[in-house]
Amino acid sequence: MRTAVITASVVAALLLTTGGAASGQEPRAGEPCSGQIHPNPGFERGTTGWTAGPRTVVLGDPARPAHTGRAYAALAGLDVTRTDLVRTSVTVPAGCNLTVGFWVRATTTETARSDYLNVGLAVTGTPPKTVFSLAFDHPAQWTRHSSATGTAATERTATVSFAASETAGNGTTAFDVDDVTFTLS
Ligand SMILES: [Ca+2]
Repeated sequence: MRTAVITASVVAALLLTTGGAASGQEPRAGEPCSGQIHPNPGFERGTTGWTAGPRTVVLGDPARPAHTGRAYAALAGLDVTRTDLVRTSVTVPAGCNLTVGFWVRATTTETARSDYLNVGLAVTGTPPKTVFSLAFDHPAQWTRHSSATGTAATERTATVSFAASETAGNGTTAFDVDDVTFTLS
């Protein structure tokens, strides 16, 4: 039992050390406009940090590998008329620009536009807008897109949404999303 107690205290000390190192990676005071600020940009922790359905995140599919890691978000692809939604919000400090970058791939049997992945960006103080409307003619390979908010004098909330709308009966389109980064500058 004595050995077990000693082991536990060593583990506790290691955890404390790790915690200290992690906090050293936070943006320094006076330099808030730097770094990637989302806790789970690549879905490796499932839906943590995201509002998404329970079967949205795909893990370890060898036939459809992730852009990086093992996980990604999969939307539509069922040839039923419905909308899949994945979204998240981050806080943008005053004076900072936020660049949202993400990777998408689309696989389809469509021949005309009827299934869409609409990528929305809503920022405090400006009307929400669709920044990308991707369809069946999007590349089947992982492709990067990005959009930026610009700066403002006050703190803002930025919400990014991926809404896949699919119409049944005219071909199936599956949209995959990975590595959604939120970078301050
Ligand atoms: Ca991933």
